[in-house]
Amino acid sequence: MLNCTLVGAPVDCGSSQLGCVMGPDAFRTAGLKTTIEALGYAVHDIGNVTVEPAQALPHANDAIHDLSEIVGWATALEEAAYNAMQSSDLPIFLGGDHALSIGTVPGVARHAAEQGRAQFVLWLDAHPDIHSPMTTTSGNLHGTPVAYFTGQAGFENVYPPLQHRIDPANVCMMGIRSVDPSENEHLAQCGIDVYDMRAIDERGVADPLRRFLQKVKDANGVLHVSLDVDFLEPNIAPAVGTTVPGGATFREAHLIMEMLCDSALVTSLDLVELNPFLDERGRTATLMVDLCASLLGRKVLDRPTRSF
Ligand code: HAR
Ligand code: MN
Ligand code: MN
Ligand code: MN
Repeated sequence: MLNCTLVGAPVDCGSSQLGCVMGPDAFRTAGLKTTIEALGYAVHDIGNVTVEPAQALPHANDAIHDLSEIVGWATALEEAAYNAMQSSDLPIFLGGDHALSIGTVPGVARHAAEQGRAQFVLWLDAHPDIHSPMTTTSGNLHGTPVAYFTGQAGFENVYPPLQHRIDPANVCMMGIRSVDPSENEHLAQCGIDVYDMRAIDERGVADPLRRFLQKVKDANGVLHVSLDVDFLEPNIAPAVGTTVPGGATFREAHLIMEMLCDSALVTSLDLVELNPFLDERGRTATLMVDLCASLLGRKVLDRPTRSF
């Protein structure tokens, strides 16, 4: 029996709106554990990671807030993610805002490096989150994880030294539709595969995803998926502080999860930016749990899917 570990990461200081602190409990309330158990996994919920009170850190950009708290989370979550990878087939990190990936991605990458496997990342988000501490104008550090874990300059003496960098060529982004000017500049030259909503409108999700999964497979890689609630169309997923119109539909999102399931390449997952304070009768939390179920094996038909 495969086992799955739930790791609560109630980070909320990476954004400017309160509420993500309740995310892990909303996922629990929406029945994440029993849903995954019903698919035949042994599920262990280790509860929420906690952090030591941080001491203030100096930084050059006055817009930045809560840096020391984020550094505390990054350190604690790197360790928690690495440990969960050692004891589990599939850790799921329950956010919390997207700043949690500053810790979880390096943590899973440490485990992959020890196994001699290349770590890949699928970033499902309206935003590329590729600011450095010098380029962010909002100062919200949930806008920085991708720049950090791909080894972009500007994090020296700001975030913990990066031990296991993710090669930008191993990162694929889908759903992107809100990009700041400095992020655009960086994306143009860093080598990340970006499928913005225009690309998805023209090509659908299946073809780009199939290409990326083939790349992971060819490299004998392992895949971390980072699913931001705002990847989804706000009409179906209102519980997020940074809604952007024109997101992935219910059908596109489920298809991605089903294809990821068939690939058997996913070894870890972030569920981020759920703000239960903004939800409507739990519908966003429930949708996220349903997407998880598709990723972990829930099928419509009880027979192998035909591929075309
Ligand atoms: N790019 C904007 C900023 O840096 C918005 C970032 C919003 N990030 C998230 N995560 N919601 O994707 O402030
Ligand atoms: Mn392992
Ligand atoms: Mn994000
Ligand atoms: Mn986002």
